[in-house]
Amino acid sequence: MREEHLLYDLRDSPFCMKARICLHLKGVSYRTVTVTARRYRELRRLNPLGKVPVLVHDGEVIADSSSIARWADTRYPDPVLIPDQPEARAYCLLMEEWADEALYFIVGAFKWLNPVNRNAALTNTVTDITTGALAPLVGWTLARRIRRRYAAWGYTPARLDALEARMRQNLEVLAALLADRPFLLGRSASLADVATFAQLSWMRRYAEARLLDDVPNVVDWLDRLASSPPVAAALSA
Ligand SMILES: N[C@@H](CCC(=O)N[C@@H](CS)C(=O)NCC(=O)O)C(=O)O
Repeated sequence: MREEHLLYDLRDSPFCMKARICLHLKGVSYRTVTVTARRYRELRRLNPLGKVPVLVHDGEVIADSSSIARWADTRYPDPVLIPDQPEARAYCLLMEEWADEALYFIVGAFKWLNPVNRNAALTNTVTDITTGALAPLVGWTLARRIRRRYAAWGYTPARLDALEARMRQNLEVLAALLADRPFLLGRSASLADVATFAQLSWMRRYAEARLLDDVPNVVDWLDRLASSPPVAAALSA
């Protein structure tokens, strides 16, 4: 393990999971700082967007999971997260973008818009941020803010069916890509796997985990990644 770093983190954030996995794959030791309500100002000083993950090392601040992945890959080249070969590199970066943008949007809607997930969504998010008497109020305010954001984009609980159909299509695409290879780019895991894994592992915490029942080879791939020692360590960190 290499020298220590601080990772500003939330447990139910797929981007924090992505950053943690990258750090474990690289053998970078780190301490997590959970962004409770009291630490939010501290986070904003580091990242004016107020988003996690943020990595701090030796006075350097690296905000955003994609920047953390690139920072780790440049500093600690082994194992490679983003391949050098132009075609593989392009494919890897496209998949990262797809996972971070398209999958995140859909899983976030499942989490916050599906009434069946309401208790789990609040528990998973609020227990990190605050405890005690204020917890229900914080949870309610946060859930309302996120639901309003989705509504402004045109997504309400009534449109969950359409999002479910889109997730099914995405899972079929993944199943096709994984039909003849253990990982998305071939024989070893890359950032494409890490980013996609993080979003689907997040989905597994909610009722829409059932969508994976139709794509057994995607489940095998998720389990293969989850059981590799650095990923298992990142998941329990
Ligand atoms: N592109 C960023 C996205 C980070 C992000 O959206 N983080 C969420 C948690 S999953 C967050 O901190 N949200 C707080 C907010 O939007 O105020 C990354 O890859 O790190």
